[in-house]
Amino acid sequence: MSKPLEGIKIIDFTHVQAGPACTQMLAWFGADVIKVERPGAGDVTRSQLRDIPGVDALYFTMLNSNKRSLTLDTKTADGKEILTKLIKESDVLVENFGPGALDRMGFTWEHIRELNPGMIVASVKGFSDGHHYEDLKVYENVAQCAGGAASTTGFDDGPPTVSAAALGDSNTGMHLAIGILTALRSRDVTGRGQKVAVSMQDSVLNLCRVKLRDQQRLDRVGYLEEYPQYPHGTFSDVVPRGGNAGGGGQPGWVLKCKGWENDPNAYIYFTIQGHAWAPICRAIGKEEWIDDPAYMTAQARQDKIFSIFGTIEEWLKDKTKFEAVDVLRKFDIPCSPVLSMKEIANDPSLRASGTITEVDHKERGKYLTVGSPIKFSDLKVEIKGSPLLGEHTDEILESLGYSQNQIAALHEQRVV
Ligand code: CAO
Repeated sequence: MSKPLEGIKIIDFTHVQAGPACTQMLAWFGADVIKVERPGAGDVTRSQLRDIPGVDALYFTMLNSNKRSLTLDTKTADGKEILTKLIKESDVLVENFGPGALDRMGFTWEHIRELNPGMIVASVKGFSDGHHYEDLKVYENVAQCAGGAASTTGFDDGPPTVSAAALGDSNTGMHLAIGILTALRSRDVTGRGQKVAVSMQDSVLNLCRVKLRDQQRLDRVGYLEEYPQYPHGTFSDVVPRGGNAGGGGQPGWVLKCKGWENDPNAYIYFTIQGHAWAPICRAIGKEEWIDDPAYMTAQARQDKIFSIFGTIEEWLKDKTKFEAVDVLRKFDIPCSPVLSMKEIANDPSLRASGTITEVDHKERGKYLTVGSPIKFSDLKVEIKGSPLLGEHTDEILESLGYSQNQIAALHEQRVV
C-alpha cells in the first residue's frame, strides 16, 4: 500500500519544536513536507546544543526527519513570488511563528485563501486568538506554567515545577496534527480549506483536565483524598502539588529499590489498585493484611498509605528494580521500573518495535531517534534522515518552473 498521506503537499514554516513535531509526523505518514527556512541560517535548532561542530544538532535532526528543505527569504519580492506559487499548489501551510509574523510577511489568511481556496492554514501560538496574552511569544516552560501543569507538579514544600515531557511543544504539535487531518477530511467533503489554530496553553490544559476536576472537588469538599496531604496535612483553596501520587483512584508512589543510594533511578513506580490488594499482600509476604479490617479497604488504608509504602520498600531492599517488577508482574500489579534515558536507548523491545530507531544522516552518520509511537497494521513507518539546509531548493524551484539560470540568480541574490 502507498502511504496514506501521499499526495498531500505541506509548506512547513515551522521551527524549534512544537510545529516541527507536527509536520514530522505527517511526513512519516507520507505527506510531502517542504520545510521553508531562511537562507544561511535555517531553523535555529540546526545550531542549538550542537554535539558535533558544524553539523546539524540532534535537536534538529530528531524533529525534522522525512522532510525536504527549501531555503527562501520570504521578505524579498522574489521570495514572495516563489511562496505564492507554492501556496497555489499545496494543501496545507503549517506555521508557528511569533504572533502576527505571517501577516507581516504579507500572507494573511484572507490572502492565502484567495490564492488557494482549498488551503488549510494551521498555526501554533502560545495563547489563543483573542486571549489577553495573545501577543506573547511562548516557549515550552512558559506554556506549562500557563496551562496549569507547573502549579500542580512537584512536591508540596517546593516551587511550581515543569515536566521534562514536552507538554507545551510536541504535545501541541500532536493536537495540531489532529486538527490538520480533521480539516483535510472536511475539505474532502466541502472542497474548502480552513484555518486551524492550536494554542500551547490550551494543549497543556487539555492534558491537565484531571486537575480542573480536582479544583472543583476541592471547592466542594475541601480535601482531595488521593493526595499525600490527606488526611494528615492541610489543604488551601487551590489544587496542591501532589508529588508522585497516583492521579486517579489508585494510590501510587515511587519506591526505592536495591542500590538507590548510588543509582538515581533505582526505583519503581508501585500502584495499589483496589482490587489487587490481596495479590499485593501475597507478593510482599503480608498475607495477614488481606482480611485485616485495618487494611482491607481502600478507605481503611488511606491514613497509613505511606507506612504501607514503607513496608513495601523494606521488601524491595534486596531487589533491583527489574527483579522487583519481574516478581510483581506475576501478581498482576501495575508497576514499572523507573527507566533512565540510557536504559531506554538500549531497550531491546523499544528497538524491536521501532519506537527507538537508528537513522542515517549525511553528515552526522548514525543517530538514535524516537520513531512513530503509532503503529499501523497496513503502514510501516520508515524514518529517514533530516534534510541539510536547502538540500532540495533547486529541485523544488525546478518543479515550480524556474530555469537553471533563474535558480542561479536567486542563489546569487540570497533569495534562496
Ligand atoms: N524568510 C524571511 N523571514 C523569516 C523567515 C523566512 N524564511 N522565517 C521567519 N522569518 C521571520 C518572521 O517573518 C519574523 O519576522 P518579523 O517578526 O519581523 O515579522 C521573524 O523571522 C521572527 O520570527 P519569530 O517571531 O517566529 O521568531 P522568534 O525567534 O523571535 O520567536 C518563538 C520564536 C518560538 C518564541 C515564536 O516563534 C513563537 O512564539 N511561536 C509561537 C509559539 C511556539 O510555537 N512556540 C514553541 C516553540 S518550540 O519551543
